[in-house]
Amino acid sequence: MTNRLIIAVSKGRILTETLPLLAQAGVVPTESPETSRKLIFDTSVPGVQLLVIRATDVPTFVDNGAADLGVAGKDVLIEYGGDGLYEPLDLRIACCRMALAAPEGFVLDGSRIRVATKYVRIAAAYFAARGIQADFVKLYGSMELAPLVGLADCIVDLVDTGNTLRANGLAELEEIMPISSRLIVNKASMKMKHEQVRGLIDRLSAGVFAE
Ligand code: PRT
Ligand code: MG
Repeated sequence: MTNRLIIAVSKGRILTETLPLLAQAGVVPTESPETSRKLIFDTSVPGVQLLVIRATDVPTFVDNGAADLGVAGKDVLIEYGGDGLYEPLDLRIACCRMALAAPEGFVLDGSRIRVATKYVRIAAAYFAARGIQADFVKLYGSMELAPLVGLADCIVDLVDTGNTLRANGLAELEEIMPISSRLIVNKASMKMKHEQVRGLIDRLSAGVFAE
């Protein structure tokens, strides 16, 4: 194994909030991943490279060893499942909450409901624990639309400010869980590149706890 260290992040809020943490840890891309169309970047540290990929692909790259480390939302990690990844550090970035939302006036009265969500695993566990019978409509985006067009009674989605829900006449019924982004590490990399990986985890934690 080479002493190359590959870190996978996703474009958007995770990249924006991860770059300052990496910079504090001494890792700065040689050109801006926010504006470049490149997908792989060299950094100020020889051998350390950054991959910029889709958020839902980050666990796949790290699990398969195509990246040694990654940054992914807890939502994405739970939906990905498995136990093939170490999750050594809560980076406390890209924070939001997983919530149940429905049109104003909707009440959970115990009858069977139809739920639109991208997060079927999280939603299924939530309703099972509450003893509520639910059927799921898996969507990949714009969940807020589903109750408005009769595709579902309610939705399970990420909420930050609540503006998206309000703009679509929906109200938050319950928070399911708080969400933040985590550092994830490939299990073989943790063993084979222990010093490099441990060093980076320590420098990143110093930045997180300094906040
Ligand atoms: O967009 P793409 O399909 O490429 O992938 P993605 O949606 O997974 O990526 P991205 O960058 O949108 O989200 C990456 C991670 O950011 C998620 O996995 C979450 O862990 C985290 N995060 C934090 C959020 C939000 N806040 C958030 N508000 N992800 C999505 N949202 C969306 C939410 O789905 C809803 O549509 O923003 C809308 C709600 O925001 P408010 O402020 O209107 O409540
Ligand atoms: Mg998105």
